Amino acid sequence: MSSWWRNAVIYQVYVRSFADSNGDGVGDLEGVRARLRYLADLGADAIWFTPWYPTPMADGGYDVADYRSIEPVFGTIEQAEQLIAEAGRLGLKTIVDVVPNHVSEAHPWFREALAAPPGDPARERFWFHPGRGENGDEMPTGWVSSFSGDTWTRTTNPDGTPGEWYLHLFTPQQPDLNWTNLQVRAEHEEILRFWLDRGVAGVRIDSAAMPVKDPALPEVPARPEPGEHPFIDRDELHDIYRGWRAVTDAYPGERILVGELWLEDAQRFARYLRPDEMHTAFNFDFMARPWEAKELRASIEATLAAHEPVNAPATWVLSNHDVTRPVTRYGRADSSFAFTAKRFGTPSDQELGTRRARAAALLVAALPGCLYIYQGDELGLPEVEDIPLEKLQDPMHFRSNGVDPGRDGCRVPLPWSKTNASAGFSPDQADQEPWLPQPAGWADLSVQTQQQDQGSMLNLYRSALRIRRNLLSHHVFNWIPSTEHVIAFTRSETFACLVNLGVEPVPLPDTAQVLLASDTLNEHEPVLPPDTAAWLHLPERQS
Ligand code: TEU
Repeated sequence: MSSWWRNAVIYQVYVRSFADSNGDGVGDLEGVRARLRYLADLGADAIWFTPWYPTPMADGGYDVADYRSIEPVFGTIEQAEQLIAEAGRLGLKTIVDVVPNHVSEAHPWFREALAAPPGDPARERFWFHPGRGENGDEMPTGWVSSFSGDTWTRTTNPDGTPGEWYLHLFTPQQPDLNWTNLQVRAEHEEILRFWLDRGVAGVRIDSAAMPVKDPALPEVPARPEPGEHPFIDRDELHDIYRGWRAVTDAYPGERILVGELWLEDAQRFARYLRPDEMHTAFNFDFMARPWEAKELRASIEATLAAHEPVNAPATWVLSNHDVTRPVTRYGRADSSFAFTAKRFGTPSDQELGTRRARAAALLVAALPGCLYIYQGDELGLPEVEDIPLEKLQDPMHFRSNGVDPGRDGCRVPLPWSKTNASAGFSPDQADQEPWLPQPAGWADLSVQTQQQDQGSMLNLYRSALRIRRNLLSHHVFNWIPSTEHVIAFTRSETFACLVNLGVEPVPLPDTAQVLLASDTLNEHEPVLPPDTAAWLHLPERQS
């Protein structure tokens, strides 16, 4: 039996920017509900919703104040239930985002902790600690945040004197939970049940390698041995996720755990993928590689090799709400990833980037395993790089003192039509403009425009996902020997994918029939132009 999640197409909805139903300039659940048909027609099997819980929005919703409710700007819990049910009727499963590493400073637990004196049990759910130095005015550790800046913030005692410090691996508005505390553990298992009871098919685990810390709070060694880092990939995590797996396994219908694991070491990564632990985890290696055949081939090879022994499906991710859009990234001379800070000042050739992003889409859609699509990539949206400073929202930008442009550029509200000033993101009579400004010409990339254009990115995605569903629901994969700049493999006796990453055209086998190509091919000359991918039907071998 083939489990649904082993070969699924999972579409990532960043709720705030997907579709606004009530005209306040912010996406919402009713907006998504009205577009479910679009996602079903695209060929998605499941929708992953980025956090939709009540939040002060200090980090785009990854600062959760209440894990059992819905952010009022997005909607209500009844609407979420209705959305899950309605999606299900269209054959779309729902995956929710759970954030175990930290809560919002507005979460009742943290409020309680701040109000409590040092040593109070309410503080034990977090990492409160006296400072170093004579007056305790030095941070307990020198750990560096992945958002730049400090990882500790000092509290003030009720009498106004400086108090203990608390740990936050991200922003100060996201205090880290202490996973040695049994209440923390029990609470999260209850949160999982809360959403599983409402019919969700899976959970994306945010920052999944980070929740456990070494209680001795040592400094980070220069070159930590595997398992030795004080807050990444600690062995105790496995027991936690085994507990989670026991929770999901108690429900019918294969509810899955998807880990957001940023681990470079493929073997360490694979340790989380077990029959009693996570079902899958995001493979970010592929998107971290430049547009070079050698690099991408190596990534595919390493990914498949790491997943095979643990019998877990690989996942393929071209982008998400944290990284530079593929169209922009692949249009740069240095197309290697992806973190926004690196992109500063490097120009991008959007036409080239679009060609490559189209080819990349056919490449990842042809690989065995799960495919993740970040909203708007199916429209070929570029990174928006000229958002006025006063409109920027991402804490990553501000915490780097403006050195990092932040992640707003990939979070600009989607264009749906040409009909109004917000490119159909908000209704015609909207009170507010979209929360991030859309650039000029955004409506030309809208769903409505692309639906009418046979050659659009949207129609390429639709065709690819349709063919994938019919032909690629198994895990056969074989490389075809090829030249240096070509990636070529088969997925059956009769299906092949060829991608030309070089600068010269390459010949196509003349017996092959082109099922789909990322660009228009010349009928009379069977070649694959540079930066183009083709899916081929091969003639049956004569035995
Ligand atoms: O991201 C996890 C993470 O490690 C990020 O720091 C990542 O390295 C960075 O965003 C890359 O640009 C997750 C979420 O996807 C992200 O949106 C949140 O901000 C973060 O967790 C904190 O919850």
